[in-house]
Amino acid sequence: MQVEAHLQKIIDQEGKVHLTLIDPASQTPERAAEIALAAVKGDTDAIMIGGSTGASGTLLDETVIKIKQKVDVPTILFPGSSAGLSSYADAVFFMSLLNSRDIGYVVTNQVLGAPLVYRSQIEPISMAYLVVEPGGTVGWVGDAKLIPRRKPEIAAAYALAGKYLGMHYTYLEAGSGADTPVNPEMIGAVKQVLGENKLIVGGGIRDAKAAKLCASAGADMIVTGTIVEEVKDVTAKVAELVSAIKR
Ligand code: 1GP
Repeated sequence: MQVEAHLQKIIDQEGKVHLTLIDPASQTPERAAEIALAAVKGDTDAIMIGGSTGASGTLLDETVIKIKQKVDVPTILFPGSSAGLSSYADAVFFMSLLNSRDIGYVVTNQVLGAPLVYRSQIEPISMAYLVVEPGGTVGWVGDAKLIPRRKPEIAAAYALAGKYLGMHYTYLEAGSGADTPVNPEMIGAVKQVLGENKLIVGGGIRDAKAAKLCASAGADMIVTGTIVEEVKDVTAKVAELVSAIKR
C-alpha cells in the first residue's frame, strides 16, 4: 500500500494530486525519462506509464527503467491490456473498464495479468475505469459503451457500482487528446457518491483553467499526458497545472 498511502498523504497535505502520463509508444525511453524529470521539476506527484497501443514488451520495460533512473516519484503503470505490465514499476492501476462491451477489458486481461502482479513487487491499486464521450482511442480499442457527456447520473451509477465492488479509485476518462475534458457536472455527481474514495479525471486537460475546473468540481487527481508530450517547456507547463490545483 506504499504508493496508494503516499498519494493519500499528498491529498491530505496539499488537497490534490497531479499525475503525468507518458505513453512509451510516443518517444524513446531516453526522451520519456527527460520528460519525466522535467515534469518532476514542475512538481508532478507521480508518473503514469501506459497507452492503448504499443506500450508493451521491451519498450515498456526500458521506458520504466530509464524513468526510474531519473526520478524518485512513484511510477504507476496504466495498462491498456495484460501486456501493459512491467515488473520494474512501483505500482499498477489494476483497473476494469466497467463500461466496456468486451469482457476482455472488464476482467480477462486482469485475470491474465494478476499472476505477474502477484509474483512481482508491483503494488496493485484497484480502479474503476470509465470512458466518457468522446472516448478517443481508448474508447475504440476498449469497445466502450461511451457514457454520454450530459448524463452525469450514468457515470455516478457506474462509479457507485465500482465502489460497492471494492474499487478504491474511479477514473473518469474523456480519451487522450479529447477536445474538452469531462464536464464539471459529471465530476461533481461522481465525487458526491464516492465520498472518501478517490476520483481521477483525465483526457483533454491542457491548461490551468481546465485543471482547476476539474479539481474544483471534485477530482482528487488530475492526469495530463498529451500536452506534456507536446510543449517545449515541460517544467513550466506542469508547474502551471500543479499550481492551479494545489492549495
Ligand atoms: C489519457 O486521460 C489521459 O488516458 C490523459 O489525456 O493525453 O488528453 O492529457 P491527455
